[in-house]
Amino acid sequence: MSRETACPLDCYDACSIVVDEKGKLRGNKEHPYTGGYLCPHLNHYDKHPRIMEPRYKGEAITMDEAVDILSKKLRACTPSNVLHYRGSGNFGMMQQVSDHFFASYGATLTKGSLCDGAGEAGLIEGRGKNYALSPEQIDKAEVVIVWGRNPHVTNSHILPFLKDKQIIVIDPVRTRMAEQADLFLQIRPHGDLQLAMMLSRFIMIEGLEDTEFLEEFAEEYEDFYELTQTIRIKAALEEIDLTLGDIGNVLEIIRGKRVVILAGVGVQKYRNGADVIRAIDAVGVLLGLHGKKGCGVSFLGSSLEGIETPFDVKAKRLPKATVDFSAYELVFIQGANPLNQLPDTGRVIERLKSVDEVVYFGLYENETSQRADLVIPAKTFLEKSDIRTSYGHDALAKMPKMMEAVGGISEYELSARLCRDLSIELKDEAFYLEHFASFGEQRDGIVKVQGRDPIPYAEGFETDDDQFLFLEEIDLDADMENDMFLVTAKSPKSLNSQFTNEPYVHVHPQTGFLDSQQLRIISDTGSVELTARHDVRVRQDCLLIYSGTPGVNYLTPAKLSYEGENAIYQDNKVKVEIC
Ligand SMILES: Nc1nc2c(c(=O)[nH]1)N[C@H]1C(S)=C(S)[C@@H](COP(=O)(O)OP(=O)(O)OC[C@H]3O[C@@H](n4cnc5c(=O)[nH]c(N)nc54)[C@H](O)[C@@H]3O)O[C@H]1N2
Ligand SMILES: Nc1nc2c(c(=O)[nH]1)N[C@H]1C(S)=C(S)[C@@H](COP(=O)(O)OP(=O)(O)OC[C@H]3O[C@@H](n4cnc5c(=O)[nH]c(N)nc54)[C@H](O)[C@@H]3O)O[C@H]1N2
Ligand code: SF4
Ligand SMILES: [Mo]
Repeated sequence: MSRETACPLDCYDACSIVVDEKGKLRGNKEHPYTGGYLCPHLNHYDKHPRIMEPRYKGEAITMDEAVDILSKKLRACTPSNVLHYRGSGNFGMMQQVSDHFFASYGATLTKGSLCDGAGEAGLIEGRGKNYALSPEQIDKAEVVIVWGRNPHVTNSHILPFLKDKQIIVIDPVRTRMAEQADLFLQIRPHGDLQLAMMLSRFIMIEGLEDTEFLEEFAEEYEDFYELTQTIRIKAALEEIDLTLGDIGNVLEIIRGKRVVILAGVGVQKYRNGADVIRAIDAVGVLLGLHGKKGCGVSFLGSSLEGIETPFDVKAKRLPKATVDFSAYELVFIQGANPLNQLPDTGRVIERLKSVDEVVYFGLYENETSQRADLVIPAKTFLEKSDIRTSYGHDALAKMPKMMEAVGGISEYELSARLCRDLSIELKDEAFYLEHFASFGEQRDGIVKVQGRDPIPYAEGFETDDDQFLFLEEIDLDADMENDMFLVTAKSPKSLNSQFTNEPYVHVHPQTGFLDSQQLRIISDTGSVELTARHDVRVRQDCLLIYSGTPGVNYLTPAKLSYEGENAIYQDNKVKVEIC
């Protein structure tokens, strides 16, 4: 008998998985989004060696000993000297159970994001809430603008819903989607705010705006039009390396059509990331795309929208991207690899040095497990029970335990032990699983999060007066000159730092660097040596280094976006030297 679960990874698709009698994982054919196939990460899930034994200061120990050590250390510490740092290695909602323990204990937790926080802040400022479009709505579009998102790599289960549509891609990298697109704008990185402002301006000049919609839901549109006029068109086009013809071509394709804009994290890895997304959103608002069938602007949705969490205990929280580990005696790291994924790796290493006890709770060996004093192996998603939602669609998927564990401990089991030892109340696992499941309802043949509108914003925006709030000023502080741009996007072979990470920097052959040459990449923050890979997809003024590449974040700054407390992985320009 085969049974159903869902992929635990941090991915738009949250695939539905069927596990057969032999334990083989297959994409669920009956599921409208998964459509019977998985991606390489899950097809080869059991090929990646996991940590089997706990260890303390390099010595193998039993799980009981590991939990005892942790429990004893926590009892000896002042709670305010303990940091709980949880990443998104597993997207299940039960992963939050450790937040409950650590917050109740009095530790510091994190807030903000390494991912989509800037974009989300921008969307919320404009619309009040961030609802994404379901694949069914995207399917009803005639034109899809893929703006800073790489569906073949990061969101492959959306592809069937993009079939037979006119596609416009806006990306500094010639992605596979760009190859197939009707129009590809190979924009200079960080040029999107200017492009969105110019598109908005020409939408108004050409009379493509939806006046009826604007009068009702976005009455300040004329003020926004004035703001778009502050952009000097010739200079701006030159800066972002596009032409007036490119803008004309976009308008030609979208004129009178049902248009969906799919924005990804690529456009918002900058200090002003919130403004960038808000300007892109304004393009959709001027066209009257919100609240209509087959239309809209969709970013990464809020996966927990409409779901109350029972684990939300009040705690001191500090922004993740700039967290200072050195302020703590004990740092507990769960489902994360901060020594690879946090910005400014040099700073992270330095700050971790003075921490007495670094605890790593995860599945795989990585930079962080190597540095940890205490290593506690986790169970895989197949060996424990969880439940998840997604930022790419509205499904709510149960992830029941599929098999007995061959090693590790679950997040619930570990938290339950710690709660018991430190006299903190915790309910049964089943209580929490049922709590989360209670937010589901049967819709369109699957379980979805209840209360989410199939066509969001049909009744207006979620702001105080239902109006969309346009940007009122813009800060074009992007450094568009000198040196090269760092593009750090997702790899087809890894899920951030999980699975296969190769030490490559992708460069255009015409940069003059040779394939296989060792290059030193230098930024204001630090440097890293990587092997050059010729790649004609990349602009000549850019270097592409995938997320998860060893050492990539030596180059990125520990600074927050102006809004959304997000990391900013592409704000630093870089120089290259031959080693
Ligand atoms: N295979 C795989 N899938 C993944 C992940 C993974 O690591 N590997 N990670 C998952 C996670 S955590 C997330 S958040 C999602 C993110 O998935 P996506 O939203 O697709 O994010 P990225 O791949 O970071 O960037 C998307 C595109 O933005 C482009 N880009 C970079 N800078 C700019 C810019 O300034 N302007 C414009 N217009 N485009 C730009 C990049 O070239 C890239 O093609 O993917 C998830 N899925
Ligand atoms: N340069 C650069 N840096 C980036 C990005 C980028 O595009 N470029 N992307 C950013 C983004 S979008 C994100 S989301 C972050 C992601 O950064 P992190 O949240 O740190 O994610 P990963 O690197 O994937 O590390 C996940 C770890 O979780 C562990 N894990 C997996 N499953 C489980 C489980 O069930 N239980 C437990 N306890 N552990 C588990 C694995 O051991 C794995 O090593 O990185 C950010 N960093
Ligand atoms: S596409 Fe995403 S959700 Fe689907 S199996 Fe791969 S990583 Fe998991
Ligand atoms: Mo992410």
